[in-house]
Amino acid sequence: MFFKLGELPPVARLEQRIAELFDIPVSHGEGLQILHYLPGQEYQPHYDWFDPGQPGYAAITARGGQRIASVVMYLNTPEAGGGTAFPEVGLTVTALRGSAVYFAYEGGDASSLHAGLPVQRGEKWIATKWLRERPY
Ligand SMILES: O=C(O)CCC(=O)C(=O)O
Repeated sequence: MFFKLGELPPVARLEQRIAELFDIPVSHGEGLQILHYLPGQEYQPHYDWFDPGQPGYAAITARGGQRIASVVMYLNTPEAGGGTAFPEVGLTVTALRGSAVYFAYEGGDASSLHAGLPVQRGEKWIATKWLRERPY
């Protein structure tokens, strides 16, 4: 599910903190997305930026322009599995409640390929923030 920008006070506080930390105005953010995974569920490797060669690119970037960065925030700690892998750089970030991973990819950086690894035990909750090059 998605929150609207500033929909609830905790969401607004989080958005303000992200803006200050990464020096990207709150207005450049898409609404916060909440994702829930059960055992066996995963997110296949993908890029968060939009491929300029794909039909629909102009429409999806008409508002706010291209995505330039993502913040994945771990809302709980899965019992096993559920990290975020960056196969191009050989990095896996452990999903730990209260921590987050920020990655920027201005210009469509191939090293930003990432995946939500399968949850092996327990469940996984994350909040993802996508940031655009212009107000969204
Ligand atoms: O579940 C994860 O660790 C990654 C989530 C993700 O790739 C995304 O929200 O774009």
